[in-house]
Amino acid sequence: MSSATALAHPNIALIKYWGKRDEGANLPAVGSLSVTLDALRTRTTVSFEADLARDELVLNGETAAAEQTRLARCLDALRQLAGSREFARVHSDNDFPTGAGLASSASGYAALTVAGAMALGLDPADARLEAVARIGSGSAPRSLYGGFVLLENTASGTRCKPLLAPAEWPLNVVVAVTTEAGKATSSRDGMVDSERTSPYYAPWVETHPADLARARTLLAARDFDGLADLAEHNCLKMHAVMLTTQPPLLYWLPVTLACMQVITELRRQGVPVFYTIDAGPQVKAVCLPEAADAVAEALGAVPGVLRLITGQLGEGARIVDADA
Ligand code: 2P0
Repeated sequence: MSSATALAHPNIALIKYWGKRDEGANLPAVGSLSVTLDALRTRTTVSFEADLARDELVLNGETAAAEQTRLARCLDALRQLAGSREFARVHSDNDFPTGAGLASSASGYAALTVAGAMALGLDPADARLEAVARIGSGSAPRSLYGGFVLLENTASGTRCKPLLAPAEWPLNVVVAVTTEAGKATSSRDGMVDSERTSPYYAPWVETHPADLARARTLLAARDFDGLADLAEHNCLKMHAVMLTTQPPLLYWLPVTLACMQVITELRRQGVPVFYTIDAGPQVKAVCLPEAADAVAEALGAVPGVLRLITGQLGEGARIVDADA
């Protein structure tokens, strides 16, 4: 038996991924730019065992049959790289709500990929692992790296570029948790529906490269106000596509909108903060460190906010234990 344990953090995109150019290979239609969060964590142990008849996953203490196909495809890709035929037992735990718009699939598949690679004797820093993680989740390759991470489309696949380490532009993120429940429509299904049915899907894809290019310029200049305007605009464009999908993807709750309005008012008063929202009702407020207390106080007072998770930018996925 050979086994390894990895930690990974979720990431949130400031310039979002929504839509696929190849569903089978899980290739995104657009690039994306994310920040890795240190306050949320997935811990995953992968053990390859000669006597297993199939891969097995226990997620947050329960057998997760729904993930079986994606899990096995990811592990197949690792086995192919390593020339192995053994199946794996996987134990994965999140210290935050799973499948609720907090990017648990990104941290989950990043941790699985790194732990599985290490257990099979592969280099956990091998760039080929990006493609393995992407099989599990299109946003997972970004969680292999820390700080600000660009995911670019290439001719045949995707490639990640870490742009800034956490210390190079220290930002804080305050997550307003508005529900602990999982979402009704997965991102994977929702994206495919959007491409088929939203009249705003084509303009979303067409205008996306300009947003990504501008974000890189703003990042290089550490232009917080510029990034705030752009990230909110890109987020709202994605939600416009979601809302106009048939059937509609309305991921927001009333409390989501209340948080957005509170953040908009804070920024109008000069507090350096902006919001971003993914495929779920949670609100992520990104701010300069000096604003974190004021942002937490304001969001904590919004009726319907269950709790806040406050943190900084985090590191990439990493091995914490190995027994090969
Ligand atoms: C993102 N999201 O860029 C966007 C914004 C959600 C909204 O990437 O189908 O779980 O497994 O590749 O990565 C969530 O989608 O989707 C996501 P699949 P994934 O963070």
